[in-house]
Order: sequence, then C-alpha cells, then structure tokens
Amino acid sequence: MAERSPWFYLTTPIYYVNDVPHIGHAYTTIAADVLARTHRQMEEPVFFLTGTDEHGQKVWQSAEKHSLSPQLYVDRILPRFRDLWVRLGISNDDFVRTTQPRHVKGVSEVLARLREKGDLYEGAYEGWYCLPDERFWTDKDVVDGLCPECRRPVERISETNIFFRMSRYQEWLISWYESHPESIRPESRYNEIMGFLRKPLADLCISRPKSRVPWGIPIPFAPDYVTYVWFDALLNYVTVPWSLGATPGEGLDRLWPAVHIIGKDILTTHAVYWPIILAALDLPPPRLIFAHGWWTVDGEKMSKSRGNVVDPGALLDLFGTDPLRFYLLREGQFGHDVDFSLIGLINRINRDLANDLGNLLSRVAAMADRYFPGEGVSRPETPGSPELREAANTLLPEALARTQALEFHRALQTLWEFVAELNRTVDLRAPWVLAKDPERRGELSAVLYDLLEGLRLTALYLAPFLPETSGKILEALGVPAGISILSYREHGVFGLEKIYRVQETGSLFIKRDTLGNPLGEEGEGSRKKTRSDKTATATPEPAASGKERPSETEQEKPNKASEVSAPAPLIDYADFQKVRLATGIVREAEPVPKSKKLLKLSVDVGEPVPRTVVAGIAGSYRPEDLVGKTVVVVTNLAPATLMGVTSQGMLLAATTQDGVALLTVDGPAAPGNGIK
Ligand code: ME8
Repeated sequence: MAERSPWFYLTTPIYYVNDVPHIGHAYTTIAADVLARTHRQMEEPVFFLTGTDEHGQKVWQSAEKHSLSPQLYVDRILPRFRDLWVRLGISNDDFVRTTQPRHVKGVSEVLARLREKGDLYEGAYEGWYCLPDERFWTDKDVVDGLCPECRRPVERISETNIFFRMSRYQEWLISWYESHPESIRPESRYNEIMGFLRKPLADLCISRPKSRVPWGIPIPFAPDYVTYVWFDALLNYVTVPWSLGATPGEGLDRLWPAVHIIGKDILTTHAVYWPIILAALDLPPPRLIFAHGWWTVDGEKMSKSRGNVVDPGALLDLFGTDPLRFYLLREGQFGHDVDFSLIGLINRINRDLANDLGNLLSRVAAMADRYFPGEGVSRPETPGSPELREAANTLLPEALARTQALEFHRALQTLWEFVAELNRTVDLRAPWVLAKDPERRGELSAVLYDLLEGLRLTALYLAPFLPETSGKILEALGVPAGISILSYREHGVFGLEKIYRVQETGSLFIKRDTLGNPLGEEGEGSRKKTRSDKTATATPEPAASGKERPSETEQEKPNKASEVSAPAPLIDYADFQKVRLATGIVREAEPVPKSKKLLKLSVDVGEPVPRTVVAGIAGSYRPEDLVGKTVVVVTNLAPATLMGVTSQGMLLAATTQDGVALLTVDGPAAPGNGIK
C-alpha cells in the first residue's frame, strides 16, 4: 500500500435526496463534523465531504408523481439537506451531488476502465428484486417473499445485465481484513463482515435497463443501460478527489484513503462492495469504516417508511444548533442504538448545558467583572488552583483521545468532569469570601485567573462539538482569536493568556420546561441583565439556601413551572412570529385505527411531499368531508406520535358547542401561503 496520505479525508454517506432528512442523517453528519473539526484543531489538512445520492428508481418515481423532470425535482428538493447542514453548523469542504458532471465523468471513466480490465461481463439474471432498496436478492435471502433488509415484498425479475466480477477479489479481501482488523469498527461490525465473507460472494449486477430505470448514469458501452445506483453512489468518494486533481490517480493520491462514517444499514456495501471496486481500480481500501447504530423512537428504527421520523429542523427552531449537537452525541454510545426522547434532550439542556456550563461562565465572568473592574485578572506567579491545573492536564487530553477514537459520549463526559472540577473550585475557594479580605486579593485574583483559563480551555476542547458556544465563551472571556483558528498545540497550554478583562455576560443557554418552552426569569440559565432588575444578573454569591448550585437530585425534580397553571403571560411579536402558520389543502383523510377521536390527514402545505397530520376531529368531521378543504396548519411544531402515527403539524380549530370547527380561509389560497 502507498504511504498514508497526510490528509484526513472524511466522508458521510451521500443521502437519498428524496428522503426527508431526520435526526439519523443529522447524527452521522454531526459526528463527522466533530471529527473534521477536531483534526483541523490538530493542525492536520482535512477534507470533509458530504452530499446527496440523486439517481435511481425511487427518485424517478417521485419526480413522475410531481410531474417534474428528475433533474428539476432533485434540484428543488436538494435544499432540504443543504440548508439543514448550514443550520447544524456542518463544516464540510465540499458537497457532492451524483448528478454533477464531475461525478458522472468519473463514473463513466471507471466503467470504461473496469471493462478494459475484463472485470465486467454481460449475463442473464433471474431472481428477486426489492424496488425500494433497488437491490437483487437470491432465493436463499428471501423468506416469505420479503426483502431481508427492509421487510417489504420483493418482485421476481428476469433480465440481461452487466456484472462486476466481485467474486474474484473475495480471498484478497478476507486476507486484507485479517491483517487490518482495525479498519472496520466497532468490533462487532468487523465480526459481522468476516461472517458475511465466509459465504461465497456473488458477482455484483451494476446495470439497470433503461426501460425499467431511466434515471441513472448511462453506461458508455451499453446504450440501453444505466448504472446501478449503489455502484454510482459509492464512487463519489473517489470522483470528487479526482475532480480536484488533474487525472484519476493524481488528485486522489493526496487524499486517499478515506475514513467513512456510516450507519449500520449500509455496512455491507461499504465494507464488501466498495473495497473490491477500489481494488479493481488499484486503490487501497478505506482507512476506516465506522458503522454507528440507529436512532430509534420507542425502540423502532426511525425511518420515513415507518412514519416516525423526528425532524431536526423543528428541534433547531425550538432549541438551536448546539443543544441539538450536544444531545445527539452525548446521549448514547457511538456504535450502539439510542432512543430519542424530548425529555432526555430537555434534561441535557437544563442540567449539562444551562446549569453546569452556562451558570459557571456567568458566575465566573460576573465575579471577574465585579472584583477587578478595569484592572483585569492577571496571570499569577503561583497557580491559583494546582488541582484545577492538574485536572486540565489529565482530563482535557483524555477528552481529545476519546474524540479521536470516535467515543464522542465519553469525550463529552470527560469534558464535563472538567467542568465539574471548575464548579467545585468555585464552591471550595469561594471567591466572594476572599473578596471580603483585602489581604487575600492576590489569592482571589489567582483563583479567578485559573477559573478563566479553565473556561478558555473548555471552549477549545468543546469547539468541535459546540462551535457556537465555544465562540461565545471566548468572546465573553475577551479572547480575540475566533474559533476557526484554534489549535490544541498552540492554545492548549494552561497559563497562555496574560490578562483577562471580562465583563458580566448573558446566559449561554435557555432552560426549558417539560414541553420545551423557555423558562422565564425563574430559569437560572436564562437570567438576563436588565436595568430595573439588578438581582436578575448572574449572582456570584451563594444562594439563600447556602448552596451554590442545585444538587443533582434537585435538578432532576420535575420543573414546577410546567406543573402550575399560571395566567397566560403576554408575549411580544417576536414570540408570535416563532409560530409558523400556513394554509394547507387536505389531500387524503382516513381514521386512525382503534381511535375514536383521531383522523390521519395528508395535507399539502406547498412542500414537495404532503405532510401527515393527526387531528382529534373525528367526532366532528367525516374523513370524506375533509378532502379538498383549506385548513390552517402550524408547520413548525415538533413532531408527535399519536396512536403510532407521527404528526408533522397541527390544524387550528375552534371549540364549539358540538365539538370542534376547523379554521379555514375566507377566499381562495394556494397551499403553503403564510398567515400573518
Ligand atoms: O443509504 N439512525 O442513503 P440514506 C441513525 N444513499 N442514522 C440513520 C438513521 C437512523 N434511524 N436513518 C438513516 C443511503 N441514518 C445511500 C448511501 S453512500 C455511498 C450511499 C443515516 O439517505 C445513517 O448514516 O438512506 C445511514 O447509513 C444513512 O443515514 C442512510 O442514508
């Protein structure tokens, strides 16, 4: 194998463009982003690639349904992914679309090369085909007429196709993996692939007849065929580097081999087909394939076909970028399945982010501002807290090692041990007590300096996970460097800053009640400085109870704000604007099985795909009376699952004497019109 490239080349799967992006897609992409940012802070050259998979039967069928050409259709729906990555702070260096000419050119060249080498042949095929997965299966694979992957019915198909001689490379692949067990992770996935490779490999059918699948990359030497969507898609990992260099080989050598982060659903394609395609092109296998687990809802895999997807856009609207990034990587072990829970997310925001980190910054900044206004907090001769420095020297490098090993939740756990150490230092050294004794001013300054340095280092190690928050911490500390130039080597030294001139600062995170609504002034993390309310500023002194922060058990109690019913508070216009209302037209309506109250509606709100909305209106409306009706839909409500059906919005209705009456519009309105 060639010498390892100095580049850290990292990829996510390229997602099917016609899917609705959900937190599963966000999870893979955020994890890759954390890794990319970490390696940049390690001063390695990084190339981070993500993109969309735009060919194949499903896309073609969806385009037909919308009466659009496939290209126009994919162009229209692409922003679903692109915009989401921007909102999630994803720092990809390139974005590949499989319809881009650079990719199409690369795939055509590969096909020609493999043909020249004698790795392709034409053959007859008869067997089972799963339309949704676009995959062939043998008799052994198919039980009860169902696809072994997605459990949907398969079809019998008989046709002539082009095959890739995969079986030729089976022995080579086995011996490669025997000598490189670290290249598939976690270990359970490595074992799975070694088990798979014990059975003889069938050759891979890499073409589809145009008569059946017209939307794909044409096969240059077989005009009646297009390229199988998976063969096309996998090649993105090399067509992009090729497009950056002059010719195949040259551009790639700089970057290859890549680290692929994927979900466990696509392990076989990546760990078996892909290294074999690479071997046929005389390229080494990937550096690492890491297959993570599922995000589930009530134990079921989240997917569009199951209708239980959690929309990251709605969570972003409610909570913002960093809380969502934090939750997804902190909640479960990377490699294992994790169940989504809104309460779990809210707990992480309230406890880890607002209490542990947000309050810490407010308190330390408030003390530095109050006790050293103007003069600043200077680097002391002797450490203010040797214990804290010791913790920084051990915990922070450990957090980095965990991140490099893709143990993201352990990395965050370790960083929070350091945050706990900072909080402990505040409690133990009680700067507000030192401040009362003029003789201990030097000690006060030294302790505060160490706390400020600790916060700066927290921002450095946290930056790959929570880039916005890190930026805010550094800004609050008055550290001029932006996060884009952070380096562990240069900035990871305790005692780097000469002096801190810090001003009291607002809160980093807003605490939430159990429904996700912001808690008002009573939420500790949401205290804002106002002119008329001095006490609402972050308080350095201990609370009246004598405790600095609520204990772990206190924090776990349900929040009172969500239990008592207070008079409805006034909201300002900005709050009202957060609710997105749109006109919708009901396209389909049916009862929800086993429910007397609920109807399942398909509502067109002007998006490429109608939304499923579950409404408690069965007592007042028959399904057939609803079709064609114009309704008013709340479109940015977090999805909720009712009687097993996930609702992606809510209809507005008034309570009447007889039940409910839907709100509608006094005049014609197209679906998706805004409501003011
Ligand atoms: O398979 N939990 O695209 P895709 C966690 N186009 N991650 C999940 C998830 C879940 N419930 N659901 C999806 C394809 N993912 C092909 C890939 S690559 C050359 C071609 C994530 O849109 C996870 O990363 O179905 C999974 O592997 C990927 O989305 C599948 O995305």
